[in-house]
Amino acid sequence: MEWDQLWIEVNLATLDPAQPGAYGAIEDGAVAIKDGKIAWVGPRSALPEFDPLSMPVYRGHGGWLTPGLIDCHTHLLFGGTRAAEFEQRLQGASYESIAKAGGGILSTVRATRAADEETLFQGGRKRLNSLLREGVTTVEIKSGYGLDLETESRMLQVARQLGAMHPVEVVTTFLGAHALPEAYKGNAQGYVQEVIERHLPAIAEAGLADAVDVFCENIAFDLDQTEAVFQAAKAHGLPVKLHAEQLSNMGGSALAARYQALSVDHLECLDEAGVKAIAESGTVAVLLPGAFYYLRETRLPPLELLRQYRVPMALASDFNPGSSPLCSTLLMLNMGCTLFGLTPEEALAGVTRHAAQALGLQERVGQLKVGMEADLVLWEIGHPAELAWQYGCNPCREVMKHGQLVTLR
Ligand code: DI6
Ligand code: FE
Repeated sequence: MEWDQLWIEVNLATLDPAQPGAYGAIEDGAVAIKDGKIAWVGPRSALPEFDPLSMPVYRGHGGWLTPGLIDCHTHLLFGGTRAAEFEQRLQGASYESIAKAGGGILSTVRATRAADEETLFQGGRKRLNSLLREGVTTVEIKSGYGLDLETESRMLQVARQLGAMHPVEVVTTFLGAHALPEAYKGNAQGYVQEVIERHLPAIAEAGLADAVDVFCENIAFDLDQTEAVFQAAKAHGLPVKLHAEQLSNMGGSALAARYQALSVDHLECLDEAGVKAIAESGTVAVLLPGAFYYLRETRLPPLELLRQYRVPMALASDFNPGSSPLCSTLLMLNMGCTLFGLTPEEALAGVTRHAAQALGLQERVGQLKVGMEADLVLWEIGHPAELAWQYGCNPCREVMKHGQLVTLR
């Protein structure tokens, strides 16, 4: 066989819907790799003859292989911290009231504008390392803490550099419409014009963004402003996604569906009309239990409706300093189940196959399937449900990206 590498003595959670059974599982399976891609997947008993001296053969010691995990929604580049705001919130101030008083996102904007490239890069590198140690091989990173062209571009350039220099693959999203910068107080319309006429064209021209996002919320941008940014994104050939229905039901998801959004994210306040709209557009629902937990929200996303309409559900960290300072995809597996009621299988699909779809990468990553990237994680577990069941005893043993071992110890 013309393979470069082979995995044996492993069970496979392929997450391939074409494989019958939970998790697309294949017990005592094998995976062969050629040119960084998966060349063969199946039960060991069906593996063609091979010469064990002709290539590296990895033995999984009875553990489980899954696709590399994917965190499809993060804001992991930022300056400063928000620990002081955390203390205020513990004394009773709300996330919204802090935002309205010029703190919250705007305090991170001040710190990020003051941070040079090197500082942002080193912060990003450490956070990507934390995710990689837990088996994450693809991460989306949003801008949105610059709110001026210079800093938004710097954030996205640093994200691109991280993608080029770090084993974790980075997908970038321009989130210029994240909050209203201080200089535009009372003039949201003016800022949206600036995003559309100056920021977006320059960022698209420089190839810095893979998609465009907006924070559609009563403390951020309304439906008309969101739509204006979507139109501009489409004119530049960029797909859109949306922070929608987090704190209130604005109808953002239905709007995003009309623009064939890749994903709508948060969704605690989503109603049935919104669920129906995203089901029809093929938009992924990204659930973010970290923000729900950290903001001590009580309203749950409409899981039963999302299931009923067969909307693909992804699960992500929303890692950011203000509403989800939780840099762990494995923690999200646990919280997705304990807080939102996902099954461990739905949760694992949410950080693999469905997260890939939320990034438009479903043809390339997110499943153990012939033709896909050899992004693999070996876990020291007896069953895939263990990934969601316990937290803190990181069972990740080896990580492979594009067929290269990139395990951090
Ligand atoms: N929604 C969020 O959860 C983050 N941004 C957004 O639009 C919060 C960002 C922050 O508080 O810094
Ligand atoms: Fe977010």
